[in-house]
Amino acid sequence: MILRRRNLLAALPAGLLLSGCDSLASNPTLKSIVGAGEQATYRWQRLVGRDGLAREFAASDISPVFKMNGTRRPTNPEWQRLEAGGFADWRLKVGGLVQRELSLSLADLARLPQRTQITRHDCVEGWSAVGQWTGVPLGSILKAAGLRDGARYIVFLCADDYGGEASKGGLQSASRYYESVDLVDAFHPQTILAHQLNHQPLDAGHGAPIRLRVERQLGYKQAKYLMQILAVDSLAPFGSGKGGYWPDRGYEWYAGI
Ligand SMILES: Nc1nc2c(c(=O)[nH]1)N[C@H]1C(S)=C(S)[C@@H](COP(=O)(O)O)O[C@H]1N2
Ligand SMILES: [Mo]
Repeated sequence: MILRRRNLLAALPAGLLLSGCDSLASNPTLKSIVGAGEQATYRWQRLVGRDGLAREFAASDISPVFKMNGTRRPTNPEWQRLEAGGFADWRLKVGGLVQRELSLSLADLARLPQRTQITRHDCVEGWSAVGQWTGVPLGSILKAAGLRDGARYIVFLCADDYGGEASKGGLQSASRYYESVDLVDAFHPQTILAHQLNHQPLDAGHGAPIRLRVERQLGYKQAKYLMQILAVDSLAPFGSGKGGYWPDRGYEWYAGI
């Protein structure tokens, strides 16, 4: 149970904590998905900055235009039907290695404690934008679901599919956009399921109705159009097994900045 483990970690002397992180960074599953240089970054960030916060900015720093990138409007008929209904029928399914599966509406999410943060989004294509995001900390949703022993990653399945014919392959088709994080990032205080950008409900371009913000990593980790999140012990069953649509195509899984 994750809560117990986290409390335990908080109580441990620093030396033990380091060896805990060390074993995490050298575990075989992680080794199979991250390259050597990336593993060094991952280890470093996990050793020194487990709970370090990404920089937050002032309202005056917010970019006048927050560029859109990747999918601007999923062609998935199910997503389009949900959008036409103002996402009243949209549900975020939470499953996998959890004690209680959840199905959360936007109203359910609105009832949970919210966090607002002004952060800089960095895309590997060479642009950045500062925006204010409001949403529900992912950790509170995972606590409500209760992680089961063995859960190591959280996988985010999105509505958009790069393969065309969106409905054909289903949520786990090889061209479906998806992403994943480890449990340190999943429970990080700035990791939120955002439903607002700059005080407005997310528009289609920015990931309506909900997108992930995982602020210590690059733009492609910020999965838009969330449909389902899964707690898993392995990333192998998803896509080509590298933990994300872009990681499957050669980008680093741990895109620390
Ligand atoms: N579902 C989904 N999420 C996605 C993408 C995408 O194409 N589909 N593109 C990623 C990339 S590369 C970036 S830079 C950001 C862009 O987010 P924005 O359109 O809100 O600027 O979303 C990321 N998340
Ligand atoms: Mo990006």
